[in-house]
Amino acid sequence: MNTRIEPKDRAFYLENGYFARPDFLSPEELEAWRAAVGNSVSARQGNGLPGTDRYDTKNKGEYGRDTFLQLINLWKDNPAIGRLILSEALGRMLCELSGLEGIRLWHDQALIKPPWGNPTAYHRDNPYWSFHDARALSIWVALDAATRDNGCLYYIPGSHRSGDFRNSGIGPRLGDIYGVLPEFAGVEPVAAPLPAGGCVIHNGLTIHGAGANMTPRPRRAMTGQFMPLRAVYNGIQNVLSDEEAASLKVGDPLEDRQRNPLLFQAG
Ligand SMILES: O=C(O)CCC(=O)C(=O)O
Ligand SMILES: [Fe+2]
Repeated sequence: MNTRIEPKDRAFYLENGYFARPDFLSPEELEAWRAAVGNSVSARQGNGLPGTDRYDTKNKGEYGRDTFLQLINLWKDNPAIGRLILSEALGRMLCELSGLEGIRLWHDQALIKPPWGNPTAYHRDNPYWSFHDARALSIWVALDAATRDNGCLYYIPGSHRSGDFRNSGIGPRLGDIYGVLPEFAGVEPVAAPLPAGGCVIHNGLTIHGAGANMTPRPRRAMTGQFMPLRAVYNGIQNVLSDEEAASLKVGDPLEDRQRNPLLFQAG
């Protein structure tokens, strides 16, 4: 894993809300990620999140089913994925890039856009999660080359700096979010194509989407969603189980090491 962060990388990320690292994984690491994710995806059989059918493919609706296959918390099924997505080196990289002093996993997810898959509507990530923090961030690792032909990501640079958590759903209207964030409607999106093994990292408030998959092959990505230290529950269930959500009050700390493992803490 090429986890080296230069001051210019951090400056770019803080200014634009995203950062691309085309040479993130070595060819051997890429093979290991592909194998681990492939095994876990087959074993899930469309169950999006263990213990519930809320994220199951069958419950996604027609447009969502053809946008991506979403399988959450593969690290819990497969220690090989845990070694990748929970590595201290990755945690340190994310902290150096964003200026965080420490970082926990919120959840991971494989996102596989099927052949001829629909585009992913523009949206933000953090407003979906069970804590609101303008410093939260995601990594998206390309297991296949991500191109304008098969559904690479597109970013709205600077959109993380709006200072609020307005959002839209990920549905068939790609520009719904501009109804709630009209100030970004005129900003030119930046495509983020990647070779296989490359990654992009984005702030949880950066508006982003992905193109359609016009090819007969899947576009596979493995992603991780990360939280700063001392995040607190905001009342949104998201990937929490019914029992977990029932046991939490708004304002409670989210720092259970079994649920949200610590990757890295400075000092
Ligand atoms: O892979 C996609 O199509 C969407 C990815 C995304 O929204 C994310 O990783 O936050
Ligand atoms: Fe997203």
